[in-house]
Amino acid sequence: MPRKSKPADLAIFGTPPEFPTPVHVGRPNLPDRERFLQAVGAILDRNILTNDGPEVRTLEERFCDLTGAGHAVAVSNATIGLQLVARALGLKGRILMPAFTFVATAHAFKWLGLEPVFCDVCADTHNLDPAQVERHLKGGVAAVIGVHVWGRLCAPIELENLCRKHGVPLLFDAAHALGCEGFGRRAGAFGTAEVFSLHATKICHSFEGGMITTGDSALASSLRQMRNFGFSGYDRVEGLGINAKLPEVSAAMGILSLGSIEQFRGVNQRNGELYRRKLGSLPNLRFADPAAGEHSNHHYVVAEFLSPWPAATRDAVYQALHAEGVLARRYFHPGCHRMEPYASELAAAGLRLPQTEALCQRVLCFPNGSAVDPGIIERICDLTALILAELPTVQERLARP
Ligand code: T4K
Repeated sequence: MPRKSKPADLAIFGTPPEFPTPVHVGRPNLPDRERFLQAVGAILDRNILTNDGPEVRTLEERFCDLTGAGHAVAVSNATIGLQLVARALGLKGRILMPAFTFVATAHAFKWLGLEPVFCDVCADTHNLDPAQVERHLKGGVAAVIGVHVWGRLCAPIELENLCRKHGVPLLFDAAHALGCEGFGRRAGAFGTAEVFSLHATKICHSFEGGMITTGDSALASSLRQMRNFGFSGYDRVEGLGINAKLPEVSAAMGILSLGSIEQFRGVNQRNGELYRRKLGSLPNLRFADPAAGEHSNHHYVVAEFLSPWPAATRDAVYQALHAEGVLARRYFHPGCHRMEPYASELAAAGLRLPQTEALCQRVLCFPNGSAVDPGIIERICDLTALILAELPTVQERLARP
């Protein structure tokens, strides 16, 4: 198909989409298929399919090696991982967290009857603003949940100091941050505990899955009991537990996936550099770069629209790209505080989070990972540049039914 070069070529004007098979933001990174099938064969031969089997233990050891954490506890997903930590620490009441995150962060705590308190973020890091965290700590919260958004470490040293001073636990939602490093430590080795996601769309995955890391051995052992109904042995239940176990076949995928992390990181970085080379010089577009001194997994390619009307521009690009089969995502629009049940509950209080709201209006995530190659990225960038160059025409077309 010849390259689209003028407004009339765009799919919003009725032409065929550039990508008849949609290109997603986060298609799963797959490790070597043969090795995975061999691992499945070995699991079937052993006939140990779940309940803290050898694959889960190996995955946990590999996580400790990768993150430098003292203990790693595998769970069925990050959302329940956050819940287990909250239960194990006996958290009650108000829990401070950003609203600029995937809604799972808030839902995990709300589901337990805790009260998410949303704190604004910094415009440059997209992460919790430590100055505002301190104000909330003075007002009384039971715990702080930092989120390493896009894999950027969430002010870990400042937050550790603040939480120590105020005597509250510090947890990190590290769903995005596997393989990220900074401040002399690796993600997984900060705070009271950190929770990683091994969901299919993450840099490494176990189909579904999660991992809690902590340096606290007592916490690790209560998490192990809690993920298995509270059992500490046959017929012996020590307390309230649930089923949060990771199956062996998932752990096997996780082990292979973790073994390929450097390969996945390299592909992500190459892709990110290409997006920046092709689009970075546009006056109204800026890419969120990893923080200086941090080693990123480069898993998210995050563009910010900086024109005088960022939301209108971003949304026009988003819609026109979707029509072309490029399923860019507006993470984390409109912000957790604008989603239910939080929106209704907070309506009376009139909560305003200016930086969060501005980011929700201007961020767009582009497809990344092993499923996109330089040829695909070139085409996505050419489309984006064309849409931006012809913005008034594009917006006028999108405004019509
Ligand atoms: N905390 C944070 C900060 C998180 O970002 C997340 C999850 C969590 C906590 C919770 O972790 P888990 O409890 O899940 O372990 C996706 C992911 O589903 C979600 O896990 C992730 N964050 C979030 C940022 O992105 P959606 O709803 O935007 O996209 P989804 O799952 O529809 O997948 C994206 C695209 O990838 C799809 O359009 C199609 C493609 N895809 C997806 C899957 C699952 C595939 O090609 N194959 C697949 O198997 O949430």
